[in-house]
Formats: sequence, C-alpha cells, structure tokens
Amino acid sequence: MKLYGSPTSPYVRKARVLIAEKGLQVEFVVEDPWVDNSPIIAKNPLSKVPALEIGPDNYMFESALVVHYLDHVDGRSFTPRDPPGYWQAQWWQALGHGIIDAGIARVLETRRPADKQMPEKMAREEDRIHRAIALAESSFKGGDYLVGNRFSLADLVLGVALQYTDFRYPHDWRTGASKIAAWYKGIAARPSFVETQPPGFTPPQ
Ligand SMILES: N[C@@H](CCC(=O)N[C@@H](CS)C(=O)NCC(=O)O)C(=O)O
Repeated sequence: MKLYGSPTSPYVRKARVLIAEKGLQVEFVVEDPWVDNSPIIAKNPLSKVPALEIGPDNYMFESALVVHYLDHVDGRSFTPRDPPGYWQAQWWQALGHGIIDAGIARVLETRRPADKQMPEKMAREEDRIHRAIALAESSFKGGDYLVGNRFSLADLVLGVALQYTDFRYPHDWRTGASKIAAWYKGIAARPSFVETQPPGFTPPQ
C-alpha cells in the first residue's frame, strides 16, 4: 500500500500514526494537493489528502475512511468492541475531527492576503477549539486512555488534533485542562507520534 499526502496535514497524520502503531508496510509518498494539476486529482477527484492506494488504480480517500480501512486491514483493530466503548470512541473521534477542521479553517484564514482576512472568522474557529477542549476536560475521567484501558482511535484522533493545535495555533490550552494535558503528554510520547511529527514542529515542554 501507499499513502499519499503532506507531512504537515493532520488528516494524513491520523493515518500515519495508525500505520506506525500497527507496523504496517505502507510507503508514505509526499504529494501536494494545493498545486495546479496536482497528481492527487488522479487518486482523489476532490483533490485532498490523504489518499491510500489499496490496489492498482484503487484508492481510498477521506481520512475517516482511510483510518477505518487501516484499522480493519490486519484484524488488529484499535476500535473498542463493547458497544459503550465503541460509541464513546466514536464520540471522541468526532470531537477530535472538529478540532482539526477548526484548526485547518483558522490556518487557511491566516494565509489569505492581510486585507482579506476576517478576524471574526478566526475567532469563531478559535472558540470552537476552546469549547471542544473544555468539553474534553469535563468529559474525561482521567488516566492514560480516553476509553477503556488500552490505546484506541479515540486517543489517536484527539492526540493528533491537540498536537496540530500546538503546531498551528499554539496557546495555553493546558491551564484549565489538566486531566487532558496529563493524558496528552503520554500520548504524544508514543513512538508513533514522535516518528510522525510535522517538520518544523517542536513540542512544548
Ligand atoms: N475531510 C477531508 C479533509 C482533507 C483535507 O482537507 N486535506 C487538506 C490537507 S490538510 C487538503 O488536501 N487540502 C487541499 C484542498 O483543500 O485543496 C479528510 O478528512 O480527508
């Protein structure tokens, strides 16, 4: 298999962390979806990364689907099987996806010409992130894992989301979210996270 994407994309990073966690044989190929006539278009008509090649001219796209595929490809799923755990893990992933989407929307706004940027749009995205982290803190019982007693896709997606926040929207979210901050420290130290850090990112101490 081959995974196409950018080393800074949090959507791609979810797949890269999962590949590293599982030790899957998947080649990571850097391709830029933003350039005119990007080669990604041939793999994903939506011209977004990640795209996962699963066979000759056969691609999965949309990061949630790519992660779902990789989660099931080897019979060693990181999705809790018990119904409450299953739905809790989906809930945490939805929260993490929302933080990623807001972080990306905010970054894209900062990249518009200065006279076209809308501070209220940035504030709206920042508010989403603040509220989502506050909800994570009030919902979390504390400990090493968000659901049950082993690493799951819940930990993976929220971990990627918070690291992307540290990367592109660094601010003190830890004060006021001490349980999540303590959990995140353990998640960010996992080899799968360390090995896939975006270039140029220095994790805060
Ligand atoms: N919903 C998509 C979003 C993917 C996405 O927006 N990826 C960005 C990279 S961070 C991209 O390829 N953007 C190119 C574009 O919007 O033209 C997913 O989860 O895969």
